[in-house]
Amino acid sequence: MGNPLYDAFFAAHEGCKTPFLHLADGTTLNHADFLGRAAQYANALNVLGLQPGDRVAVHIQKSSDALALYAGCVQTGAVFLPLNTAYTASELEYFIGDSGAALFVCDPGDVGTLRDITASAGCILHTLSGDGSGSLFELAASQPEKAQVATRVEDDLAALLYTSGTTGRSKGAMLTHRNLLSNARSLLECWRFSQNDTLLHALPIFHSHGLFVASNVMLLSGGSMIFLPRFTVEDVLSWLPRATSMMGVPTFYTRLLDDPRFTKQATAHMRLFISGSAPLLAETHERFEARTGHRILERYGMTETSMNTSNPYDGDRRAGTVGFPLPDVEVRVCDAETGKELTQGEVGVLEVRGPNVFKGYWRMPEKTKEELRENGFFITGDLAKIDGDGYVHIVGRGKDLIISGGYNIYPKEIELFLDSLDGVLESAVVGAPHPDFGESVVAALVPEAGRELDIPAIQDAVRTDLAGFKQPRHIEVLEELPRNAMGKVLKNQLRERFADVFEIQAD
Ligand code: MCA
Ligand code: AMP
Repeated sequence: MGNPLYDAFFAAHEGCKTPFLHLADGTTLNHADFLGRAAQYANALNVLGLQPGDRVAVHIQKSSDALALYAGCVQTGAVFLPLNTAYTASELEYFIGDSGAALFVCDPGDVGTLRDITASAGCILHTLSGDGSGSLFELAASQPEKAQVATRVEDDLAALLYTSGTTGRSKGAMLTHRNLLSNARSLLECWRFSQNDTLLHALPIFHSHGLFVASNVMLLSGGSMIFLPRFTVEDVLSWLPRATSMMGVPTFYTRLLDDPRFTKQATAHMRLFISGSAPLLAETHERFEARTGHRILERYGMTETSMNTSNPYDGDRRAGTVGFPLPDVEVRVCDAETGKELTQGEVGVLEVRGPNVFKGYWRMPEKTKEELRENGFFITGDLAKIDGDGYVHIVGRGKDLIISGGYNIYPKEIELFLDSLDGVLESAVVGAPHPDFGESVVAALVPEAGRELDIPAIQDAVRTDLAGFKQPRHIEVLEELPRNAMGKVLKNQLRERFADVFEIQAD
């Protein structure tokens, strides 16, 4: 009997009156009160008839209640399925259908758009707003602050996180109690989090970074979080004096460095700054140290695996590397064609194995087989090498992927959408260097013979159907796409052609 995640993250803090969440409105929720709130959500899920293993899809603003709903799912054995708040109705329709979610929770303002979609999928619809209102909030508020804890084993699913793919179809990564708990334990140990820590949390909680790397580690540590609804330089600077540590994507750190108030003095009390989700430029690493005296600790992970490697807490945090494998995580570099392990220093595809590696893709056994070897190694699709000192370097991507401000964008998904628009014969989407987001999206469009493309109409269609971060920020019409003799689009040529578009446009 037991529930691995509930026991480690929640039961461990029963009756504990120490602070857990410092909220933007200046109030603080202690651990015991948060547990009470979580139990109310667990009871609400039971009232709605949810069973262990049922998926609870959420498309809601970040708030203490959103986190309590996650905790309530863990308590009842429901599978938590968070969705990027930027997703449009047509994007959400896919996730609702594919996951077979039993309950969909959205912002009260989105009910009009989502009612039909959820109804035709046979999914219950409830609402929860970022400021504490909505039908699920009300249902939970009427429930007792104690709830049964569903028995779960380590191999049971705790969360389903969708991640896009090279085919353009998103895949649900099935994450178990073992996956999440083992990773939180490793990170806590490697990064020395304790109940004395206050983490400045400005990340979204619909991705692995903000939910599992940040929130799970703090739930395990018994420390507290400054839980900001979103990242702004102003809020981070004003809360920084109360924090001991911060996690972020590189864009957080470049934006902070652009503000002269972010100084050695402002950060002198900080214990740790961690970066991930996208490559941190060596230049940012160096500027950060020169300005603050702190060396950012860079780590590397994926939705399917949570975290795999980290630079050391003690010892050299090397710019341009993602450090060493975490405890119990094995990494190897293999030849992309043969799958044969390469020798030290050679560049190949990084594969990882360990208790952190997911169980497979939801209802996609073929995809799972392609990427998860029978011996347990997961093929990340990242190109890497391991140097003589054992540091892992991510040197590129074997997969066609753009990372913009820490969000992953698979060009295929956008190309399929653009190809379907009136007058478009074909399209190619690439990432171009962007001063704020690291990379951003560029689309090359080829019109059908004799047609002229209506770019404003295309931009309107893009805005209606694609989440903001996926929308091309630069569109160019070409007579034809560059191709090799085999007919394959030469994306490298397009990347070269568009290399400067955002540098020039940046103001
Ligand atoms: C917002 N916009 C973006 C992005 N974010 N465009 C490109 N890339 C982005 N990342 C667009 C919006 O659509 C909008 O466009 C305009 O920018 C302003 O929106 P706003 O919400 O105000 O943006 P922001 O506050 O400036 O957001 C930038 C951000 C945010 C703070 C960097 O994107 C962010 O919090 N990123 C973190 C992502 C993250 O948590 N990734 C972890 C994935 P318009 O004006 O046209 O409407 S997990 C992962 O990768 C693995 C496991 C790992 O290793 O961690
Ligand atoms: P996601 O699928 O959203 O979980 O994103 C995972 C991908 O982000 C990885 O496969 C890498 O390509 C990239 N990534 C995450 N952390 C880093 C890092 N520190 N350096 C380079 N790439 C990273």
